[in-house]
Amino acid sequence: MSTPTRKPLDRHELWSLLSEKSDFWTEVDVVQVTGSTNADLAKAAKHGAPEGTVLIAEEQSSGHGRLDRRWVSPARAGLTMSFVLRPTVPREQWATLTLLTAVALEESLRAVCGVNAKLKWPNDVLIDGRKVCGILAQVEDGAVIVGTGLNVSLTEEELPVPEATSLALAGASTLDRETIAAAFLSHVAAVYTTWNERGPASVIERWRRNSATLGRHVAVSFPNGRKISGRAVGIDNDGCLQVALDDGAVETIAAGDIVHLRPED
Ligand code: BT5
Repeated sequence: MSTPTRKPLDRHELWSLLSEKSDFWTEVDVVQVTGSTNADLAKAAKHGAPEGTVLIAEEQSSGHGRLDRRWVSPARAGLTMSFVLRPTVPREQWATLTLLTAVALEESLRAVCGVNAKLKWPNDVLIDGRKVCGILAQVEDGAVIVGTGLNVSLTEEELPVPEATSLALAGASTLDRETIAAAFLSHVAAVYTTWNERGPASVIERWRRNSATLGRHVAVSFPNGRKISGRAVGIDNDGCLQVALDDGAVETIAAGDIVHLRPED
């Protein structure tokens, strides 16, 4: 497949689409290139950047995932963005913001692009089992910076890893980045406002309904190198995954990487 022509993101169009739907966002900046939008907003949050600040980069030179992994995407081929939230709920609940973002993205993609995505614990959005978006939430001085890398028009040859996909490859009904970003940001704002007022229960329920992980056999790798495997049987209201081990014990996992071992059974 030849490389598609990619028009630059039109900030004014995005802002006008977004303002029709939501008054939550305070500022949306688009830059041509930066190291990492998460790193930029982490710095800005330290200096008091308000809730609702959004930064979108057409290209990142050192985009990152969790545990120093890389996030790689060609210029203008995706939506590479971060935003600042300043939640007022107890800090123990902040971990569920990753799940909230995944839920909001899945629901927006279904509505706007007509694709069925599924959620892989803790931070991936998948289409047909392949990763279309990764989410990275980090806490910085009382704020949470949430970053999303969404693959929009990447061709098969451009995918950085074979387990990736893009909205184009999944046959999305639109690849218009202004439309997708405005729908996603306005929906995140609505879901977040309810979450901040009433807690994470409704987000967790929506995550459960669209989960690719629950019911599956999974291999779990912990940040300290420990590994277990078992069946993902539930998710609690703190966003922790519950895995039933072969001996019947259920382990509750707050952080780790999982691999789906075989199809739902
Ligand atoms: C993530 O980490 O999936 C979180 C990615 C967050 C990226 C956004 S972009 C805007 C903001 N600014 C940043 O610097 N970061 C955020 P993790 O679960 O650790 O997954 C990382 C792994 O995903 C890599 O090791 C690759 O295997 C894979 N990967 C890298 N680029 C990808 C892509 N474009 N599509 C799908 N998979 C990718």
